[in-house]
Amino acid sequence: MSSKRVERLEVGKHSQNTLDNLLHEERIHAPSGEFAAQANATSELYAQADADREAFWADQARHLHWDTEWEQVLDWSGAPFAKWFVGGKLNVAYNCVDRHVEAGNGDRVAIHWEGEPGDSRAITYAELAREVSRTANALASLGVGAGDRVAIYLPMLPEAVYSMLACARLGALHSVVFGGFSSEALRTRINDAQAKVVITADGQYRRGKAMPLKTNVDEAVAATPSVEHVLVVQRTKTDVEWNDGRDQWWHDVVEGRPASHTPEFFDSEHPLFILYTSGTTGRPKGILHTSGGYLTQAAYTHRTVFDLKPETDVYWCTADIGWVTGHTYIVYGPLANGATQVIYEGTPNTPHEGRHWDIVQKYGVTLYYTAPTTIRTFMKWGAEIPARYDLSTLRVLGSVGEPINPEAWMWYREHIGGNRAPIVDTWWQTETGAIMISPLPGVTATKPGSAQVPLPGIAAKVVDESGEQVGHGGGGLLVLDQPWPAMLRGIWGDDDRYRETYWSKFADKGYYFAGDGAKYDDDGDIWLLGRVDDVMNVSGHRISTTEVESALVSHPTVAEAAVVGASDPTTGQGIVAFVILRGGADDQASGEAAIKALRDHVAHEIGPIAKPRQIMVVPELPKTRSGKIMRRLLRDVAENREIGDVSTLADSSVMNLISAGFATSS
Ligand code: 6R9
Repeated sequence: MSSKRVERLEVGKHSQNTLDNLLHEERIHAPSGEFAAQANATSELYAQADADREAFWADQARHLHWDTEWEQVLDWSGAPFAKWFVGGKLNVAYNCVDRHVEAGNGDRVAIHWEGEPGDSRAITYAELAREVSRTANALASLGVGAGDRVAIYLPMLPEAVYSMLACARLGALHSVVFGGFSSEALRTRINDAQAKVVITADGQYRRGKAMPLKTNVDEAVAATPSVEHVLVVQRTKTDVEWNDGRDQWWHDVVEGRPASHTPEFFDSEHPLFILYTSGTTGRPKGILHTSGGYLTQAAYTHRTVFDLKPETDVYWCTADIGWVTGHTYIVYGPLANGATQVIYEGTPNTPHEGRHWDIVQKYGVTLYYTAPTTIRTFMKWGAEIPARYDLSTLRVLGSVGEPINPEAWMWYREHIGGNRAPIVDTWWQTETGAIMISPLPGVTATKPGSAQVPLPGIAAKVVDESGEQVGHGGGGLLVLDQPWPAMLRGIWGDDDRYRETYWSKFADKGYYFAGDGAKYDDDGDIWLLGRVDDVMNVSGHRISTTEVESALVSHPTVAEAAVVGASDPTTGQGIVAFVILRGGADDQASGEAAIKALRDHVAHEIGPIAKPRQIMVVPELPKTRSGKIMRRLLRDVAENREIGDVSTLADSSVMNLISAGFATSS
C-alpha cells in the first residue's frame, strides 16, 4: 500500500481542481484495523481468483445447496451465450428459504417489513417458507409451471418477495414491472414476455396517500391475450373493478393453500427471470438471467461487499423490487445468505424527512445501501435531520446507480456513517446481474467518487476506441473481458439485439461493452464517468457531465446539478447546467451575480474549458422512477427542441416548469 493511502478526513481540503481531483483524489480512507480483523473479505481473495478463476467461482458456488453437483464450471464455447455450473441442479427458492430453516434458523427474522403508514410485520425464515410454499401451491393451481412467465406489478409488500420466490420455486420466470410504470409500459412488457398471470395490488401508499394500482392492470390486460389470471393483493382497500373470470383475491387463492411444497431441482441454466431495461431505442430490452451462476454471484457479492454477518447484521437496501438492485440485493443475495433485512414500503419523506433514520434507529440497521440521488436529496434537506437519530449501528454504507460525486460521498461518510463506516461504491448493471466493481470493506482504502477495482473473480478494463487498454491517468470505455457467473444470458426473444448491443463494438476482442465511460487514476483505480452518451466534447476536449456536476455540487449553494452538452456552432458542444440550490440559498443565489459565481467556480475547479455556457436554476430535475436524471430531455430544452417522450419520468410536470423557466432565462 502506497504512503498516500492514509486516513485523511479534512473535508474542507478539497483540491483546487476537480478534474485533477478525479485523477489525484487524496482524501483516502484506509480501513480501520478493527474492521479489517473481522471482515469477510481478505486481500488474498484477489490472488486466489487470479490463480484460478474457475476454481474460485466453484468455491463460491459451494456456499449454495446443489442437488446435483456440476460437471463443468464454465462452458464459453457458445459465446457470447455462457453456461455456468453445467450439469448442476438446484432450486433457487430452496436456497433462499428452506435450507435456513433446515439449518435451525427458522426463528431468525428474514424481513422486518415497514409499511408507509407505520404498520409493520416481522417475518421469520420459517414463516417465509410457509408463505412461499402457499404461493407456489396457489400459482401451480392457476396452471403456472416451469418455463411460464408471471408478471409482478406490486408495491414494496412482502407478497412481492413471496411471489418472486414462488416463481423461482416452480421454475417459472418472473418479470417484475416497477409499480410506478404506466399501464402502457406494463402492457408492452406483458406482451413481450407472453405472461400468463399478473400479480398486483388494489392500491399502493405513496407520500401518505392511497393510490390506485389495479386500474393500470385493468387497462393493460385489455390487450394482452396471454394473460389468464390476475391475482390481487389487498393493501389499501381501494375500490376496484372486478372481472369475474379473470381476477382473484390473493387472500382467497393463497391463504388456504398447504404451507408446504416439495421443490423440484432445476438445471443451473434454467431461466430465473426477465427484467426490462431501457436501451438506446424506445423498445425496452428483456434482460434474461438464469439460476446457478446468478445466485452464486448474488450471494458472494452480498457477503463480501457488505461484509454480511447473518447472525447479527440488519441489512437495508432502499431500492424498489422493480429494479435489478431490488432483485439481487433485496431478494436473492440477502435471502440466499440468510440475512435479516428491512423492507420499507414508502418514500423517504413520509411522514417526515427523517423517516429513513427513524427506521435505522428502530431496527438497528447495520448495513445500508442506497443511491447517490437519495444521498443528495438528504443533503438538500440538511445534515441536522440525520443528526437527531442514533445511527451508531451503521457499519457499511453502499451506493449504486450512478457515479457518486465526491461531495455526496463525503457527506454520506460524515453525516450518515459517522466518519467510521466504510463506503462501497458499487458499479454494476441490470445486465451484469450483480456487483462487478467495488471496494471491499476491510480491504480497500476508499476514495470518494471511485468504484475502484473489479471484485475478485471479475475482469474489467478501460480501453480506447480500438480496444487497447489505456494507461494510468487515461480515459476511455469500460469493458468486461471475461465472462462472469451472473451475466445476462441474452435479451428475451432477440439474440441478434443481444449480440449487437453488447458484443459488436469490440467483436474482434470478445469484450462486453458496458456503455459506460471510465478512466484510471494514477493508482490504476477505476472511476466511472457516466454513460458514454453523456460524455461531452467541447472544443475537442472530452468532458464528462459527471465532472462538471461534481464541480457544481462542490459549491456551497448547490444541492443538485445536471449537465448536458448542447450543440454549439463554435465549440461542437457547449455545456448547459441545470442546478437546484440548497434550502435557503435561493434568495442570494438566483441572480446574475450568483450564476457568474457558479460559472467561475466550475472554471476554477476544472478549468476554463468546462465553464458552462449557461446555468439555469430549477426547482426539480427530470428523473426516471429509479432516480436517474434524463439528460436527453434537458438536452431538448438546451437545444430549443420540442421535448421528447416524458412517459418514463417520475413526475412529468417537472419538464413544463423547466422549459418555461429556460425560455424566460435565455
Ligand atoms: C445497478 C444499476 C446501470 C448503469 C450503469 C452505469 C450506472 C450504476 C454505478 C453507475 C457509476 C456506480 N451505474 N452503478 N455508475 N458508479 N456505482 O444501477 O443497474 O439500472 O441497469 O443501470 O447505471 O451507467 O451502466 P441499471
